[in-house]
Amino acid sequence: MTDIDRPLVEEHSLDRDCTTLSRHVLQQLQSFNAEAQDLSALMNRIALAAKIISRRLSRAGLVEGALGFTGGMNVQGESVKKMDAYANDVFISVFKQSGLVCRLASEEMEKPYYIPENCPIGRYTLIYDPIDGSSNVDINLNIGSIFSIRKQEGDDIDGNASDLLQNGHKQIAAGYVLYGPSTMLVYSIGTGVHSFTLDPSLGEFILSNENIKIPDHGPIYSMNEGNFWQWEESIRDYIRYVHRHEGYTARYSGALVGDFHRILSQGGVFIYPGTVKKPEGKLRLLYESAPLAFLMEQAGGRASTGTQDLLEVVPEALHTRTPLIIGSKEDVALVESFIQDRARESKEALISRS
Ligand code: P6P
Repeated sequence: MTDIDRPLVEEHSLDRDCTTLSRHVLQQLQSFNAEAQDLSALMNRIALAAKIISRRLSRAGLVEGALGFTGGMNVQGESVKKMDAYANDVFISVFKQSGLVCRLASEEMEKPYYIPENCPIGRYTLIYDPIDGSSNVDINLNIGSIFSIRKQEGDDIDGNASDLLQNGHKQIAAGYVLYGPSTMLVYSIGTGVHSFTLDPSLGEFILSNENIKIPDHGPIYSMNEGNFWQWEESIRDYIRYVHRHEGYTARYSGALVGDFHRILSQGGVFIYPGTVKKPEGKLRLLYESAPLAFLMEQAGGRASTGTQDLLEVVPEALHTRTPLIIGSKEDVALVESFIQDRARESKEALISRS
């Protein structure tokens, strides 16, 4: 069969099967320089970590000691699942002998982990939540990993990685892995948002959706309404609005990555606000909110704390938390409008009393 006769579909599918993550990064950067090669290699290592974790998850119910708790507590004061600890170690292992990453900062580690053989040549830092939504692990529901890559600034002599305490615009790459019916890796290096699906028969992540864009408005609102009475009045005002207006539907899985992926795909808004007791919220800035905000802005959406663009927030510490409102532009703006209205009313009430 000559090339002319070869069906286009076959050629297309062959080329598609060859659009792996590392190749896509180089295509995006349209360069083969050292920095492009570094980024391509970094993404390839993250893909390897995702494959190892996905493999473990797919048979965790059959592997002695894979599920359940370690008995330990992490820096967040949360009980650590065996899968959390396993995934955390996987990310460390895949970057050893890589020459790429000198430091790793994780939800599961109080301080950054250094890989001495990679320092100081490795000028990149991986910031990650190895397993997000681990409450879903033991019941076989979707969970994820979230990652962010920053360049090291300065020599970090004191080993506190204080150069990481900068706003989200300092991220050079960000993404997540969704361990669902299929394992997907969604990433951005600042040139759009792209998704890859793991083909177990190839052992490769293959391009499945390029330049993902979120609609300016969507029907979904995603939040834990069980916290209703813990929220500020402004957030309760928003909930009352969507309850009373047609066209909204609630979806909430208890795992950020799955909820975020649904919003990115269908439009709408995910909200994890501060509460009266914890105004700073639950989600961690450096390895949950900021990477997802980077992706969301690349996809044409928005991310906010309610009063500030999320990517502008400067963390005070590695594990700083923020409120998170993220999704379609119009839906994020609607939530912010209720916050602004209440703030204006409070200000006017204060003035009238003075
Ligand atoms: P709640 C999981 O523990 C997590 O960090 C996110 O994945 C998720 O969005 C959130 O917490 C769920 O918190 O309070 O609704 O159970």
